[in-house]
Amino acid sequence: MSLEDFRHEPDTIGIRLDSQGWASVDELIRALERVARTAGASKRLRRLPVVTRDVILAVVAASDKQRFSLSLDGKRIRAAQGHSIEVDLGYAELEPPTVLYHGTAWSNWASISTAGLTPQSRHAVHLSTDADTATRVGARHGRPLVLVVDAARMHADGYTFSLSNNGVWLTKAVPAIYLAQLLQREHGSES
Ligand code: HQG
Repeated sequence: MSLEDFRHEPDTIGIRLDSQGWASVDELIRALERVARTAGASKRLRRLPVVTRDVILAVVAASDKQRFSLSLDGKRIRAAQGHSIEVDLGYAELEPPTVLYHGTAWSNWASISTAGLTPQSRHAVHLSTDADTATRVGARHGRPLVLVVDAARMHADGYTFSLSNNGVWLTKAVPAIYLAQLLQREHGSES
């Protein structure tokens, strides 16, 4: 269990997210302490330093992807995107850039080339504005394959997009006709 897991399984540490995905920082601190100090806690959890507000703020600030947002009054925290539970993050619909990128593994291509991109266990398909980010995302799953999404044509055809606080473009699904493989030389990949 890490701080980022609370967007997937908040119940496992006994906290509830509101309908917009917010958790109380104080409640989160209490819940993490409770879980870390129980008899059955994993070694990793037992080694957790005492969780204070400063620790939470440091995690938020250090997140490579600015994965978390704090409410303006600093009392609530939520993940910017990537939930697997039902939340309404309230991001406005926006016109996307002409082209967006999605990183996946080559092993998914046979399925994606017919079914298109679907959200799997998340709320939305995640898209990046640059191929390097997509390559990193894809490499989490295997040998990376970067797909180019014809976002301008999707938008013209009535598909909607939104942009998370941390710069991830989100859309419900991408039918295969809007997808093309990025030629590797275009983004300098050696693999
Ligand atoms: C694939 C991380 C077969 C999809 C990252 C992906 C990202 C299909 C996998 C964020 C498919 C789902 C999201 C189809 C989609 N057939 N495979 N029809 N449609 N897929 O992890 O985009 O660290 O749920 O290509 O940085 O990899 O969590 O999504 O390979 O922004 O904040 O199914 O997760 O951010 O995998 O990653 P994921 P993702 P966080």
